[in-house]
Amino acid sequence: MTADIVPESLAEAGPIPTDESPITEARRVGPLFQPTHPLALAPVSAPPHSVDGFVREFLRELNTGQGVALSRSSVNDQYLALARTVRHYLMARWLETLKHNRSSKAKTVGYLSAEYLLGRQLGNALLATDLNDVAEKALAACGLDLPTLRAQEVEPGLGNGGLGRLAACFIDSLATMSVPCIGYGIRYEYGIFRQTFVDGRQVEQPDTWLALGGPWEFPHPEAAVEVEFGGHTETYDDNGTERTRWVASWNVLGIPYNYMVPGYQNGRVNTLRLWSAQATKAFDLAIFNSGDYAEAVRAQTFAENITKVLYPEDSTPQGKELRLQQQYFFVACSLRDFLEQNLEEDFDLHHLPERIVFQLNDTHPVIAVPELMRILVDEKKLDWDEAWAITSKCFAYTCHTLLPEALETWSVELLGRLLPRHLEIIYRINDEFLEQVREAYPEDELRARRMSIIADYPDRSVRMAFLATVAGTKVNGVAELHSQLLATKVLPDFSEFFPDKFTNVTNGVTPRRFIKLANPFLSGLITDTIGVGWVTDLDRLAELEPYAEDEDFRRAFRKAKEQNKTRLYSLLRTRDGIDLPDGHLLDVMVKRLHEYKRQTLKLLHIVTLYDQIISGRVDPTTILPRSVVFGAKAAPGYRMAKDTIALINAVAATVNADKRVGGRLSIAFPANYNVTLAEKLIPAADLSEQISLAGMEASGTGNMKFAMNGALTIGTDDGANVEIRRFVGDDNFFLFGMLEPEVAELQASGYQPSKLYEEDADLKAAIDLIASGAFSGGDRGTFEPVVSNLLYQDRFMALADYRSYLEAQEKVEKAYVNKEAWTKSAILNVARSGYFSSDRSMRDYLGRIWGASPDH
Ligand code: NBG
Repeated sequence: MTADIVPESLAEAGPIPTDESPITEARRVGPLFQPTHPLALAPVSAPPHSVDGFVREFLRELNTGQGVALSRSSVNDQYLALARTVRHYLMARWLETLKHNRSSKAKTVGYLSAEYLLGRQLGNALLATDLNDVAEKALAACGLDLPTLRAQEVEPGLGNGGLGRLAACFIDSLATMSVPCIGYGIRYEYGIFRQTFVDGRQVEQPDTWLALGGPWEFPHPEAAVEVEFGGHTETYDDNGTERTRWVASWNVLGIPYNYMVPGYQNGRVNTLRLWSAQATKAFDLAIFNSGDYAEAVRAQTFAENITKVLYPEDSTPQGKELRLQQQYFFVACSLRDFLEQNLEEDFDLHHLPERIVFQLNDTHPVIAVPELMRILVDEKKLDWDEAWAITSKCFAYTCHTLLPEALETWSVELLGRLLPRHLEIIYRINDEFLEQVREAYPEDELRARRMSIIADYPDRSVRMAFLATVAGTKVNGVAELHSQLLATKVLPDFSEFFPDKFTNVTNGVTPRRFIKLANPFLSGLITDTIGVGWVTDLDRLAELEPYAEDEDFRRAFRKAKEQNKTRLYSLLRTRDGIDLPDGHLLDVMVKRLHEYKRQTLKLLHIVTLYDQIISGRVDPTTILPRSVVFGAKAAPGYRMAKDTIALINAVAATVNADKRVGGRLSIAFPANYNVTLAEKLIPAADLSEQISLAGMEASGTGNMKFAMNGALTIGTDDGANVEIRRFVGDDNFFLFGMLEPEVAELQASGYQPSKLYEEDADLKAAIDLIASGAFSGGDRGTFEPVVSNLLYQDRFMALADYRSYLEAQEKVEKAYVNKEAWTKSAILNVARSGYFSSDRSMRDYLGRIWGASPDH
């Protein structure tokens, strides 16, 4: 088939809405519209799963959707048409899932997350529908190339890092496990910034991910929800009962944008619903007629600002008014959406906990707790106690940090101004909670103060983690060590008071995206060896274990690794103009740039190797050829992190250009690390750097992705590294550094980094080399802040772990030389990483936290 399909005439358009059109609630569950036409009674069906069928659909989309003939179409036209074609194949499943949900009334997981770092959608949709081969052939028949079209997609970067990516993995697993779930979040117009380097320094560019069209989203402006802000509260007499109402002073509309979340080849498609803010009256006639056009437009811009941009902070909340607006905006929309669209009209709210559990992904959505109380008490007119009995069964809270500065608080002043009714509700929740505390510990007023949701010092503020802990049925950390430290160090009073609330669910990652999609070479080998079942049952990777002893399998495994390297190097060449040599150990450190993650420790290792070579202490031909790849974004306002990026780039430029190194060391820092790049980098890596200070990384999830793709980890006893090491075995993991209790001890005894510098000649030489200006054209000032920070502060104790890190790297060098033994270890990493599937995380949440189950 080659001829373009003649566009069909446009279906008759419905009435065009005017400014006066009311917001309809047409989608409301209730008496359903009864179609009479026989065609409308039949369920929508997917197009045929054949090359011809696909070609026909694709050309129809190109012609009637994009309005172009194939011969005149751009790559973007082709990509959009392809995306919409694949969408068609998912549509029947989506509508079927929605219909099933309505009738089954199974308990739903409402995943509330301010971030979803989704990654590209097309590849995943092709995988979910098993259409990859069909699409490839169909496009080839049209003279097009699938990888080229896939590369056209701009990933939705609606998250900062691990927390947002975790949310994306979780909703993928829930769909694959047929669990009813709605992901709720924010449709940022600009996601995480695009990182570029100018003279080695990070420069942020806006992420215009929607500029060329968003084929994966379904906007429903007619189903908009109103969200109020500001104003005051007042009491009134309601037939003898005193009630409170909130008289807000301004409002905005939340427009839902629906995204499909396809399960893996299981016929289920869940929904991700992201909210976009819009002014209540897009065109304010009154202001316009008064001649103040500028004012009318200003009001609109003000409202739309709420969902304009993702805060590019990771691990530190920005205490910005707009951020609180974002948080309340999306949870208010989401709660209303669930209550009004997913429950029957006559639903008895006392049974709400049987139908929904809202998972609070960190503290960002915690304002949902007082919002549900407000709805139940003020709007639905339930008693306070009844409302609390319901609310305190509808939420569970996940904490993702151990850094004290990352625990979110809101000033009472701001909360009272923006959400006066919510502040009152929080006060009452706190009063009743503290009453219980005082009852349990009558003589301990200090404890009551420590546990108060409202802090008095340094400013009056609301501690969102405390509120979440009081309200949640469960509180979980994200790895064993983290959950333990959460209970003993971050929230010790609470874990004593609510011993049954605290639990652990170790994070996981989806094997669909991070093995099957990202690593077709390894996936093919696994499937050829143990069959297809592993994709949805990752424990089956254990069946690979005996093959570690099989020479042919090891050869095939190495070949897959080589293919991944070739693919990566060719990408880096075209994407970044970076050339990496073949035959090196590929050593990768990719994650947000943060002092606690210790990119500077990795850098000290590189500078030490370099210094040993140029000072003649080591013959370069005796060191293991190694390529180090960094990927990291720094929060725009985080000086030290940005200086570290500049230093990495400066070291890379110097080392790569120095003939004395003889090409034995190569350093690359491709800009703009994101999910798309991760999918190419991780499968190619030999060595995974997970070197945070023990007790600082809540879990890490990159560490899991590397292990399951056959990289060995060099890592501290931190976060999920602890569990990874336990599973893969000490012999297949390079452990170094202080243990968490040792860190605490050193901290308590007065840590002096400058002493370590004086005592270790290699360390001193490396730091001196940086300080000398060797990497900054002789200018000693450029990296002075990094150097002083290391010598006089070093909050995350890079110097204390330096020697141990170097020794572990020496073990890596020795181990890598023995190809067969290394490959064996790499295979065992894959075979023993089944536990780190996010499907297992979801089973843990389902069984121990949510009380929900698959609904087939
Ligand atoms: C991050 C932690 C990671 C963890 C992810 C997902 C935040 C606040 N926390 O260690 O730093 O893997 O959450 O749980 O982004």
